Amino acid sequence: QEYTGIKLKVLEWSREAHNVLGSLKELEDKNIYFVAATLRPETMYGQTNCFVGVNINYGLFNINKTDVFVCTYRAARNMAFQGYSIERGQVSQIIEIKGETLVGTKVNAPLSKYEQVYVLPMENVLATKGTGVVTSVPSDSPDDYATFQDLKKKSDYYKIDPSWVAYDPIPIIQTPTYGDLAAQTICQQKKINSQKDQVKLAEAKELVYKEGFYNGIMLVGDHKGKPVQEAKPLIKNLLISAGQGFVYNEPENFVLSRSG
Ligand code: ZZB
Repeated sequence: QEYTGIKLKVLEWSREAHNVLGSLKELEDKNIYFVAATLRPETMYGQTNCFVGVNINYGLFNINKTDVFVCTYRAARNMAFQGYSIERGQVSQIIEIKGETLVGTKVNAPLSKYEQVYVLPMENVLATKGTGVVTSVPSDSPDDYATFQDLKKKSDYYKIDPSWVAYDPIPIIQTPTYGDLAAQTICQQKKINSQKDQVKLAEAKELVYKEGFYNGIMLVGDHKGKPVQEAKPLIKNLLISAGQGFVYNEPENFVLSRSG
């Protein structure tokens, strides 16, 4: 599976993360990024936040002399074999940190209309897929839309500040069937009430994914007016040449190669 790795720069740690990381010498003068794996680089204009799993263990990893990535150890190891590490195949971990500690961190999401967005909790983040960090596009991803609504409705329960979810979905792709906020439309049509509606969400994702890919037209950005199919590789290249993205491969047999 070929993903685009998206670099979301840390602007300010959450209070809890600051308590753990604030005094680390290894982080002085470093550029620190949450790294999300996406199949939909053309949707980066619509990022409103970034998701982590509260019970997932993340690490801070040295990638080169200046950059530190936040992702799972598994992803860092994978990256180390793809040219993203100081020494090929060698992971250099600075510290391990729990997802819940990272919630509330302020980051910059490349191409998003919002200059600062927050790291928020999602129940369905898989530690075994991508980087364990998921960038969120509620306009075009039903999972992201449903989770973001949960957080808005129950901010106390999820232990987040309401200001962290004071963002509206951004119309970025026009589709004939679901309009310009496809994920919101389909969640309303299917009466998806929460991120726990897993079966309905899987159906919704499939439908919205196909509609966006085959019939979507970009409403924003350098490739405004172009079909999604055409814009996708162009926007991927734009992110890569700006140093805000990179190619990240996930071999299907990664688990086997790790234990073997
Ligand atoms: C931004 C985005 C915008 C995404 C969208 C989707 C959509 P797939 O097809 O199942 O492989 N993702 C990445 N890593 C994880 C993880 N560890 N746990 C849970 N979800 C993860 O799905 C790939 C997508 O799953 C990725 O692309 C990412 O969300 C999420 F408008 O990134 B995507 C209709 C989908 N729309």
